[in-house]
Amino acid sequence: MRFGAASALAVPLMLIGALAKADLPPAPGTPVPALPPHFEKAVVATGLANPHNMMLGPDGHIWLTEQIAKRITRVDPRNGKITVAVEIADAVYSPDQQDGVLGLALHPDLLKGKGRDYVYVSLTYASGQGGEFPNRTAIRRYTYNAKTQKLVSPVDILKGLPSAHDHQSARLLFGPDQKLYYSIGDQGRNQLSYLCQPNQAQLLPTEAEVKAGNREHYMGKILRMNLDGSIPADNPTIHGVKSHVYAWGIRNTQGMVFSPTGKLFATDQGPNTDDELNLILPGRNYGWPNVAGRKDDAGYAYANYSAAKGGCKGDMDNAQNGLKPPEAVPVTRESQWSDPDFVEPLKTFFSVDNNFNFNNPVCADKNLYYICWPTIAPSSIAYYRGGKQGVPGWEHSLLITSLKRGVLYRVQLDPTGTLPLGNAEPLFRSANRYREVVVSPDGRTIYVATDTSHLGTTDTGNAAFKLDNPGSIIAFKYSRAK
Ligand SMILES: [Ca+2]
Ligand SMILES: [Ca+2]
Repeated sequence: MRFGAASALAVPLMLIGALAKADLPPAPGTPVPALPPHFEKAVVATGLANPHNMMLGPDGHIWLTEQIAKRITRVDPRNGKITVAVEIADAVYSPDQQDGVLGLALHPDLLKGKGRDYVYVSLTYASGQGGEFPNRTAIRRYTYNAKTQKLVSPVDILKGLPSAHDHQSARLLFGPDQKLYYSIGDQGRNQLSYLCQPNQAQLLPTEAEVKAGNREHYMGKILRMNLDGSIPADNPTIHGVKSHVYAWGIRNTQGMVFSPTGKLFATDQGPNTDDELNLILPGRNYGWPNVAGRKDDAGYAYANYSAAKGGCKGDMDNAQNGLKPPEAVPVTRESQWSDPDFVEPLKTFFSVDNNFNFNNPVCADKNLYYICWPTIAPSSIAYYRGGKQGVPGWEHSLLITSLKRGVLYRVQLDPTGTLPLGNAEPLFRSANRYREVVVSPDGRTIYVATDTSHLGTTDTGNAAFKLDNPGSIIAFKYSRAK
């Protein structure tokens, strides 16, 4: 039997539907071991100013962006030595916000002597245009000079991408197809300080906008570009238009990874519920803001504040997931919306019904109820191949960092590395915000980078104001003798 491209696509989608079942949240404070058997914890480096994207380089160093310090840094995991590869003076970081120096991708030919010692980064820059959104995002290429250990010769390959203080996403990925992938979040529109700004995750660029280089409608999308920033000829044509948009309808996809067989897995952050694990397919719609998690009318409805009767006011009560908005705000239930391109998540973290109590008394201190909400704030994802030296039983797992729970979730995939099996396994509990994860090539060390500040979670499930290892790289080493 021959499978064409269409049926190869149809099989996973059909199976996703068959697997659809609620991923129920554990109660706040449900115990998670700090270390599973045969693991040791060691702090590799500290003093990092908000690591954002992190990769293992061919030089055996951990390469990372420091969002706040606006630089690209190399850390030698053998001795913790920190070497700055470049300070990016023209990057913009807004204190306590989500912009700065963010995405990082290494060219697979880096240090291979092929003349392609390229490192790609995403950063916020001042557009000089003023207004409420004066900044933009650029994708920049540097060339690594191994002698001086510096990144030089910057070239901006794509400029003018939207930027704001919220939901940058900013995962940069070098694909097996020699293309760059970049997730660009919904910029926090329709919530908090951007409550009255319409969410654009469902709005696609027009032909005229693409021709004019207007990237306004790239927010809430996953982009795919050639290495010079141009639009690949084989990008999907969506609603009649070919652009950098590869997939759309995302909220804040901070984690993306290709599996060894080329599947693109991604996380998305939900509002009060329904963080997601997605399988990203070209030209598909991931539903935000019309759907959070599965299309189940449970725990979420889309309240569009920008369309409030009598005008949106920034101080309108926007709590409770669109379930109890002010009367003036129009609400669309998930089932009232449809799109043939919509894809449900593989898994949610977590799903609840409409009677769920979002004000759990465990989190009553200082009204920090969101710490108890059934979300994990997924921030990165790694594919665990396993193999001879690896942790037994972990072959073909996804490792997902949680910012708010101080936990690394392991999601076991089926032997083909396609679909999740069972519940996610929480690991390595601490009062930290786990930002990034990479795995050593032998599968025996898991490196996790942590945020420098903001709230973690205590063992009892409420807000932790003091982080155990701020701005650090932690190694979790599997130590069982073979
Ligand atoms: Ca979704
Ligand atoms: Ca839902």
